Amino acid sequence: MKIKGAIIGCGFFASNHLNAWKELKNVEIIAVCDLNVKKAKLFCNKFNISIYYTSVNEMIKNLDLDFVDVVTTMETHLDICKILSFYKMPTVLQKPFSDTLNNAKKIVNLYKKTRTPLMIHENFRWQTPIVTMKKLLKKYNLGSPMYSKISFRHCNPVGYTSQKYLYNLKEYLILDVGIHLYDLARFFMGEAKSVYTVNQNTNKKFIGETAFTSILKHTNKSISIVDASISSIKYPDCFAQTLITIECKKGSIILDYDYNITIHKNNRKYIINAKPKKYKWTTKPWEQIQESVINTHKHFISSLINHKIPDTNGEDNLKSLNIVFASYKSNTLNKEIKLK
Ligand code: NAD
Ligand code: 89V
Repeated sequence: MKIKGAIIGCGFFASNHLNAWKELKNVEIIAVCDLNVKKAKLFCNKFNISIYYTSVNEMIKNLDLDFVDVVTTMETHLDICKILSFYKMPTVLQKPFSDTLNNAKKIVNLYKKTRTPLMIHENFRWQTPIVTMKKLLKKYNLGSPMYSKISFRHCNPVGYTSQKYLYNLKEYLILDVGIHLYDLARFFMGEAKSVYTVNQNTNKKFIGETAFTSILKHTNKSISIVDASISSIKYPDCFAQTLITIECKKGSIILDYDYNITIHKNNRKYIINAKPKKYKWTTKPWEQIQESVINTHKHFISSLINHKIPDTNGEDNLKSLNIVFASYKSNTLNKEIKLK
């Protein structure tokens, strides 16, 4: 029997979630829910799903579901999670976890109290080039990391995504993209103990920051520079590739454009290509992000089936969100912020 799920939120990114769920043979999405009935109906038609709801409460009360996938924006997460945790409904929740650290903590506590599985859908660490890089670090035995640079610099991602709501956010790029990059810094370098960030507004269409540069100090004494911009003019523009350099005690590893990874060790270099796998529904420039959605779904389902705590569980993702809000504080106060 298939594992039965439902999707909440039928907007821009949810199409990728649905296409990706269809790649998992042991899962069936049996219903969708959106406050906007037109969007819910459109999704049903597009993905051949027969049941739709405009109320989360109604959907949970009426259906026998094994999990719910929430693909709505952050300010809706607390209210939706109050309902889902009340019904002990295993949940995978899109990033950013929540609009405040306090609300994210409230969500973690609700799921803890009701012993309900919760995973944040943090997909960047599931991109094929990034998964490959992690494996190569081990395979080539590069030793303890000392320095990393994690960079996402492109020209106007909103132009690609039609996520127009991003224009009006007081806090934009750190919450939208920084959250992924800080997660990668933790994934490769371990926990951070402080952050110093400088923000820029390089595009007046946006209220919030459109570029930021952060220095993270990690507890193991290594350092990361994390930066992003939506005003970096390059030809060709390689949205939405993340570039990563990691220097370790015994060598270095570099993820470059077009998913090329170079390892430097013992006066030699090795080049490996880590292109994402293509699917019928994946399209440039989104292919590596779309493929990572499948990998993230698989991690959620395997954690659920095997009663394991997922890597990006609520408590884990609080640490990335903590860096996000500490970054905003750092930019405002113009000083390094120690992470509690
Ligand atoms: P969107 O605004 O296009 O879609 C959100 C949908 O949720 C809307 O249709 C809205 O009506 C619906 N909704 C809101 N509250 C609801 C509720 N209580 N019940 C039912 N439906 C509700 O947003 P989007 O661009 O699809 O983004 C959704 C999330 O995905 C955001 O948090 C965004 O950051 C994230 N995202 C992630 C990636 C990634 O690579 N990880 C990429 C793009 C977007
Ligand atoms: O992750 C996101 O929400 C997207 C993008 C991939 C552009 O960062 O906005």
